[in-house]
Amino acid sequence: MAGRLFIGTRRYSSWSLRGWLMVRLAGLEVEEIVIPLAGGNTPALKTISPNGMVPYLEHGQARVWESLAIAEYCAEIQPLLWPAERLARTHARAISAEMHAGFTALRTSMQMNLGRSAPGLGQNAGSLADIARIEAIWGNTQAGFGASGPYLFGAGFTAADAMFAPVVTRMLTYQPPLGPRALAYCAAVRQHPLVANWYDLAAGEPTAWQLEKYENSA
Ligand SMILES: N[C@@H](CCC(=O)N[C@@H](CS)C(=O)NCC(=O)O)C(=O)O
Repeated sequence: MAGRLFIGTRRYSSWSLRGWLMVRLAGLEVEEIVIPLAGGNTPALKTISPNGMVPYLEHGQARVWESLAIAEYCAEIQPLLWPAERLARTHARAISAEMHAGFTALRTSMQMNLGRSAPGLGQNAGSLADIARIEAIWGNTQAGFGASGPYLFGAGFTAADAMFAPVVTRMLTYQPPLGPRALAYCAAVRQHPLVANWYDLAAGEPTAWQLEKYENSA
């Protein structure tokens, strides 16, 4: 089935990374169209997706915006995107929804930038509280459902891991204090072939797409 996936600048677009991971995990054969982001209100997006944002998936007759809706669409095609066991699957949906809805302080203080190394930057009461909650989510999930590791629900990289993958990139860029278990999880996600592929593609983007406000924010 033919389709198109619209995404933003890979270096910066955390939601695009989530949508792209879902689509790739489900094995959809779609043309990928990268729109250079303007840092908000990108004019080109206004005429592309219903909400003026990426990611946006067209697949056959389906039109899907919002990363969590893309996750559910992809999981209907590849059910392994969610854990097979009902309680684990419920937990995966709950933590994915929490990620989708929250962690604003972290997202604004530590913006995704795959080409930047800025240890210590962005730490404030709000971002550190978000990080503490995220570390608790990761720890509780792995303790309850992920004994076979290295991902949240064990050996398989699920939609929940995809939802948290951009958070992992922030941990790697800004290096806030984290315990050994969270650090191991971050390393595992970074090494996943799809995440590694996204980093490589981001590194190949034109430097003209880089935005001052994301490169040099203090
Ligand atoms: N709730 C949306 C958020 C999508 C979103 O905020 N995408 C950003 C890029 S990461 C965007 O398109 N921003 C518009 C712009 O930069 O012009 C989702 O889950 O997909």
